[in-house]
Amino acid sequence: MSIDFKSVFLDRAAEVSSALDEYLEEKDNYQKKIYEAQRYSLLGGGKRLRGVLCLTGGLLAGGKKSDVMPFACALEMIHAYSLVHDDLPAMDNDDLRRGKPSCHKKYDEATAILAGDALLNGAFELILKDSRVDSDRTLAAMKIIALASGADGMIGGQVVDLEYEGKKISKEQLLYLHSHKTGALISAALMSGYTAAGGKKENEAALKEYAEKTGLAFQVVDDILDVIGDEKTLGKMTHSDDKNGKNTFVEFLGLDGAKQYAEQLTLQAVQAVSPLGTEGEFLAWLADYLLGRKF
Ligand code: GRG
Repeated sequence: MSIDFKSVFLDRAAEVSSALDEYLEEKDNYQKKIYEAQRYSLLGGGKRLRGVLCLTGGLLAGGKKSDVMPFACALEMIHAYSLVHDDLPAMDNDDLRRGKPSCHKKYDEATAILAGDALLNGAFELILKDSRVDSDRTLAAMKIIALASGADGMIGGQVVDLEYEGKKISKEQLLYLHSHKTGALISAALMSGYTAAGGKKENEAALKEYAEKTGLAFQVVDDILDVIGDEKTLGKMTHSDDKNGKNTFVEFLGLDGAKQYAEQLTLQAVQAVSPLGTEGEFLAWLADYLLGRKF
């Protein structure tokens, strides 16, 4: 009997959402606004892709979902912070996120900056407070997440993205930009879950290959959706790349070229994980699902 992987994905995503709701409580204190703004941006929207990848990494390593849930939630908090800051007028200046006004539109810029900061810090607080795996594994997984989020990871990609707005870049620079801005955290999601649950070294290369190719394909699809996607379905503004003079795969390869490139990357991702049993099959399904996504 074939497995309904879509339900598996949605169930795992819902588990991450409900854990996030529990971890980041509402507070009734002097600084309650910052908890409200964090909850606004973190809950009630988002595919939970990074959280699901982290849980899947844990399962692939032979662990339980509950063992790696703090890491999965931390990744979603870092991702949410990056979106809050990315939407600010100083960066991409987007008014809509996950179908709602962006954090700085709902509150104000100072609150959005602080909410993003609090989400980033909170991610590491959460791991330090709640990790259920031993300290060696906790540190190893934390290191993966910290490096992927920092100046040589996601922030590095964002810097290149902003610096080259409206300027021509090479294909090499484009790949650097996107593999860091988007790919690094996606890869860290899978690898941190795998590491936290004590995964064997022998599967790491295949998982890294999968994560790298899927992360890039995800960005290529994001570029395509910015051009041909529907604002309501996406829950964010379209044609924002063009407006901001962004370097995108669509601009480099054309719409058809970008679609072919995303298909090619997805195929490579699928091939990398096909020998890895049922969770490998789930990852292969997920890569295909992300290729066909409309949101
Ligand atoms: C501000 C340090 C800093 C970094 C920002 C992630 C990012 C870097 C910017 C977001 C800009 C963007 C639209 C990137 C394209 C890929 C991407 C990360 C899309 C959003 O991720 P989804 O589709 O979002 O997984 P949901 O809402 O489903 O969680």
